[in-house]
Amino acid sequence: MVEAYWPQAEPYRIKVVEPIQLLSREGREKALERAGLNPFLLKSDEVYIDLLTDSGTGAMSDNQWAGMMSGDESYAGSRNYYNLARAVEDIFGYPFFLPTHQGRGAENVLFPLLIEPGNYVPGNMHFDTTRAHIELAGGIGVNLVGEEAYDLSSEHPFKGDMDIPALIDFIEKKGPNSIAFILMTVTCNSGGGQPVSLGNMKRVQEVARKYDLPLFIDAARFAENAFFIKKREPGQEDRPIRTIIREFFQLADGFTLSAKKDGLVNIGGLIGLARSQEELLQKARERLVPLEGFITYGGMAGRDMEALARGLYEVLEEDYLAHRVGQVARLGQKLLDIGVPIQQPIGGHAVFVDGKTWLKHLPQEQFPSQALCIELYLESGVRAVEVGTILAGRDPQTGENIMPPLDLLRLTVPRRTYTDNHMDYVAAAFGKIGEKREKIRGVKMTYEPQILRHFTASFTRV
Ligand code: P61
Repeated sequence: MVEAYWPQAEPYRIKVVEPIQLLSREGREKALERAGLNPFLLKSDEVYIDLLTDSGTGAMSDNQWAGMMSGDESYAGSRNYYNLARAVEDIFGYPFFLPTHQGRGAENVLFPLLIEPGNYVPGNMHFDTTRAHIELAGGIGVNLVGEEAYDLSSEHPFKGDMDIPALIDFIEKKGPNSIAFILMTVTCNSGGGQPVSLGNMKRVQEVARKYDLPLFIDAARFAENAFFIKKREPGQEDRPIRTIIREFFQLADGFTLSAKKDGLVNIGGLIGLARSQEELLQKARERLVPLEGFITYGGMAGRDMEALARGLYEVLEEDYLAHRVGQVARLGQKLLDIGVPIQQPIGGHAVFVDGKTWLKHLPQEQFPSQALCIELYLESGVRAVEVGTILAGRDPQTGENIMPPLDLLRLTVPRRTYTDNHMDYVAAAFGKIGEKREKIRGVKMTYEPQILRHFTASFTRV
């Protein structure tokens, strides 16, 4: 399903350019060999179009760059901190916030305050650093997203929604006392950039209230989520994005946010807390100082806080969001047109290609989506990322490779960075690969790190 918010030209013009270059085929082969067939280990200069992540890779506006010049680098009480505080209160309606160096910094400060060892943290679908911080605090993350999330061809408009009966069932079975908090990730990154509806969030809040459980939001792509609500949820079409965001966030007790996505900055993060959370704020401040920095900078330079204060407003602009989500949808549609199977509806920040289905001659043990990432780079200099069997790792009990139901390649589109011509080039690369995809060979690991193996593993062709 591709919605009518594209075609749409960029709602900006380009003032600064950064040259990129395509290495020769031979150069790409050498670079990939050196990187042990792991695109994470390529130098960025060896990459032509970089779709590894949308995190911290976007372009800032002239207004944000101007804000950088008004950075107040005082250790305590920087004016940019107060500007950011005003933006957070104005947009999310939360009077309390703490800056952190990025999303995982916010998780590291907040989660140990909420989790007792052995506690559960049910959510729609936790992102990997989030799950890691739940586990580091002694907790157990549980994914309770609706079943449609695992069906790539289902056109369900809100595949990030929590399965409410499953949530209630889980709380009843384990007992509310064993649950630290509920976490809603918007959009649902691991599930394909799929949104959570306002209606679902309201039902999650009712459950949280009934069992007296705190409710938090992992808010990295909060504006893209609100845009999908406006476009897809009945009754929301005439409401401003800001009103939707306000209502969504008023349902929760707080949020962690990686500002590197919808904050439109290259580094930064936030913890936001509702008025009822003053006690938690106090404790979080105490942890912030040794872990991140003093309470008025928490790991960010004054200039970075200023850029974020401005970015949080820019991301709310509807022509920006329509172009952003439309650009990703346009790429997805081009792939569908040439028969490449992808997650549908197309997500907000990325197109997820079903590598396992497209390279069906490869068994999942030979990491089809990783093999496709390798081929994509060799063919075109485009860097994508595997979100599948390598990322899933091994079962800690049995030591066996986990075989996740989905084995995907993520084409993650940075914000305001590439034009539709770049996206057309990416689609054309898939066209070329399609002609010879039966010949693509699987891979096996020659070096496998114990944790987060996807970052530094090495591979060889089977
Ligand atoms: C990404 F390969 N995401 O999608 P931080 N919550 C959510 C995220 O998407 C997220 C964080 C928290 C990344 C970067 C990334 O193994 C990887 O600011 C919904 O990155 O600390 C980050 O925010 C963490 C890519 C992270 C990875 C870890 O590309």
